Amino acid sequence: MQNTATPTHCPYCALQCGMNLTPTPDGTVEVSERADFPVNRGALCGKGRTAPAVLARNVRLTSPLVRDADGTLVPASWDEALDRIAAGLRRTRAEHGPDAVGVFGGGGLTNEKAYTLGKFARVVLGTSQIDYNGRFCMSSAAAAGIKAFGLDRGLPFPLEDIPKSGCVILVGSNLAETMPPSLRFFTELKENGGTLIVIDPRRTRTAEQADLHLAPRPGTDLALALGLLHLVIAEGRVDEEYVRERTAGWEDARAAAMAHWPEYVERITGVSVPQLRETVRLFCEPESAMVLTARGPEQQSKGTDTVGAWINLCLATGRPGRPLSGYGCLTGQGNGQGGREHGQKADQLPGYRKLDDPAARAHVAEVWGVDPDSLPGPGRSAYELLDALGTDIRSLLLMASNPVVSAPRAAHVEERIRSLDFLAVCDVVLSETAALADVVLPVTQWAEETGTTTNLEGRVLLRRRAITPPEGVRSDLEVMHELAARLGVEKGFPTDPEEVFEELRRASAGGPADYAGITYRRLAEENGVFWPCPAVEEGEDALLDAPLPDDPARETPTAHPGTPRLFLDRFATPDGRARFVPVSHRAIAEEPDDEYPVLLTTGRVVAQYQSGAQTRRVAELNAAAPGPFVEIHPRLAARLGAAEGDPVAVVSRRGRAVAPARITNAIRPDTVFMPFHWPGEGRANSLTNPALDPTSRMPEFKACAVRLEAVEREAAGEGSVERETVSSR
Ligand SMILES: Nc1nc2c(c(=O)[nH]1)N[C@H]1C(S)=C(S)[C@@H](COP(=O)(O)OP(=O)(O)OC[C@H]3O[C@@H](n4cnc5c(=O)[nH]c(N)nc54)[C@H](O)[C@@H]3O)O[C@H]1N2
Ligand SMILES: Nc1nc2c(c(=O)[nH]1)N[C@H]1C(S)=C(S)[C@@H](COP(=O)(O)OP(=O)(O)OC[C@H]3O[C@@H](n4cnc5c(=O)[nH]c(N)nc54)[C@H](O)[C@@H]3O)O[C@H]1N2
Ligand code: SF4
Ligand SMILES: [Mo]
Repeated sequence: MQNTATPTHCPYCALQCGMNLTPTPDGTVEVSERADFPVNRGALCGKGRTAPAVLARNVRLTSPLVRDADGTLVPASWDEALDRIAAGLRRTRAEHGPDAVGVFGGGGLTNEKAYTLGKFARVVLGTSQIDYNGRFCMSSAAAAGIKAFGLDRGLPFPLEDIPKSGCVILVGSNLAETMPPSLRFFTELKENGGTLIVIDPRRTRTAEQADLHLAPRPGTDLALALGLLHLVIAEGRVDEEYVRERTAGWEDARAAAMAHWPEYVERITGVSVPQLRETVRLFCEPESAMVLTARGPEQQSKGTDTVGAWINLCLATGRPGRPLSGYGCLTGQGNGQGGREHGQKADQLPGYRKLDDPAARAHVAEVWGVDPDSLPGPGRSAYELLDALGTDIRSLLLMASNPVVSAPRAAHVEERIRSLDFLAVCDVVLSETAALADVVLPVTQWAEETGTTTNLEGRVLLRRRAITPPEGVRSDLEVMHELAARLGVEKGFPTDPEEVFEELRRASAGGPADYAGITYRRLAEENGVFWPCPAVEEGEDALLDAPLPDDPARETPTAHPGTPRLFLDRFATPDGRARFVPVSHRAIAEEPDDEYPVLLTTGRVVAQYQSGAQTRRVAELNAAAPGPFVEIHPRLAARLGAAEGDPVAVVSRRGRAVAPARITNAIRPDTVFMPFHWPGEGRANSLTNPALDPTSRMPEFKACAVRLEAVEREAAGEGSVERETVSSR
């Protein structure tokens, strides 16, 4: 292995910060600044900086584990572990049919792995029952983007456009904590005279940076966007020419917005009419403006309509497809974008093709060398799949997710997982979900393997192998290769990521997310390539030999340069026009009442990542964020009689969680907030409501009804005694 620095990318979030890795004598790597990558220009957050800690042998898994006769997980050989998985999946298929085998993937998987997992499910297992954790992430924004623009790429422009825009509205994003190096784009926006508006029920570190902070009641962003559009119309700020030339469906959307009077919206959201007017003024006056959403407005049972309403606002004011303007979604996971394009989604084939489209089935079946009729149809969404475990779905292969901590109504999901006939988990650590498996396979990590990811801008990147993995671990691609062979499919599951990528290029060619013109060689030489990037010339050889766009020796423009900015000439709809969606406000699925009078919302802290499976194993991060907490406004805390640090029980119709109070007037008095990174007593998802968005099937992580109970811990720490309940006013 080389001793020089390898330029690569962070294992965690969708920013995919560039970093250099240098091997150390103890077998891990040292992270150093990589200034040439434009997204982070060398900056890293604490998670990225400490990521090598998870490579250590005392933290990660280095041997397969199988459950022995006593029910304990014990080390086993790879052959035994793989044989057991093949036998478990085969038995379920024989007894209950192929759809009784489920597959659950993750947006942290590289494009190559996500592609192979989708193919494995459809071709080897023949099951329709595959979905992934991205359903819990950006699926509402994806659904709304497809409806409005005909295409879902998180950001239709590079992040570097942000500082040059006139105004940015950030809806429910706490990027100062969730993507810290990206904050620079927003501080530069302000330095350049642009305006930052943040919409969040909490005055977060991000909101503190804003020129204007609106703090709506959780779950009311749809009404808020409609109220703003109402004012845009009433104040004569609609860009009539744009609406005429570039959109369809305005009349119905306009009528729906006109029914949302500012005073009515103020009552629903708690945002005052003057604040609504100020927002409209700041957004409409500059020549360019953007709306960016994240999980706040999206993780709602009306997330798709909510994002649709924000897109309507952008369309009415003539923003999408104009310079430094438009709507974007800040995707979350490391490969949150690519992971939603290449077929691990229930209804999807590679290249963002639809599984129920006959032409898409024919194209992909040809690449895969199978009969199109052998491909199963669409399956269940993530929560519905987890909910069916132990009943319709008897065996599960899970890769890169930890639903025991991260799924809504987690106690129920955990119980469903426990009721499976057979569970196999591939992970790098023994996560809470892996600990329930019959077989656990230890896999290689980011620094030990090569693969591509697609960041939140739609920029395809090459993550490079920098060190040799330890004995005893294998890559996810090797796992799928071995399992396919054991299940009778000898070909089509290569273990070399570049070979998989070459096939992915062909499978995606002509689809909405077209990677055909992208090669590992290009990715190594350019700082990523934005999709769509079709192959200009036909034929595989032409693809491979295509000169780079900036190659001075090239004769004909054979390589496509990629597409940093979308929709400049037309939208990806059949007629090229964007679509307004007529949407109206509706309540959250579970409004507070006398029994459960308080709203709970959930989210993240800077030092922990997701279910915490990786970051809870890093000492420096645990020191910064040691455990769960409940953010409570002083007024609510006083009613409860809770002081800073006192344990508080949060109780919903689904369960109960206990965590110390963190008293702050940075949150609305009617709302409490819990981060979801921890298992056990403080697990936020014991409480959350799996009410699903009808289109995206996104659960309502961001709003449910709870009551608070003060608890007194007994000296011995056994159990807790209820002291007092906060009643409704
Ligand atoms: N440190 C850290 N960084 C991460 C992650 C992590 O786990 N930890 N995860 C990555 C992933 S996968 C994702 S998806 C992103 C998520 O990134 P973000 O979306 O920024 O993260 P969240 O904290 O889930 O939610 C953002 C904000 O939404 C607010 N909010 C809650 N309810 C509502 C509401 O009803 N309306 C509005 N407007 N806002 C509301 C919350 O108060 C919170 O501040 O972060 C990525 N980066
Ligand atoms: N209450 C509440 N719940 C939420 C959210 C919220 O805001 N509030 N947010 C939701 C969102 S946006 C998301 S994205 C989900 C995320 O929640 P999860 O799906 O649980 O995501 P992670 O914790 O990242 O789990 C990834 C697992 O895969 C492992 N892993 C990492 N890389 C690889 C790999 O290459 N191969 C394999 N086989 N394993 C790997 C990690 O060690 C870890 O155990 O949580 C959702 N849950
Ligand atoms: S912001 Fe995201 S990609 Fe960048 S270092 Fe932190 S976790 Fe990694
Ligand atoms: Mo996410």
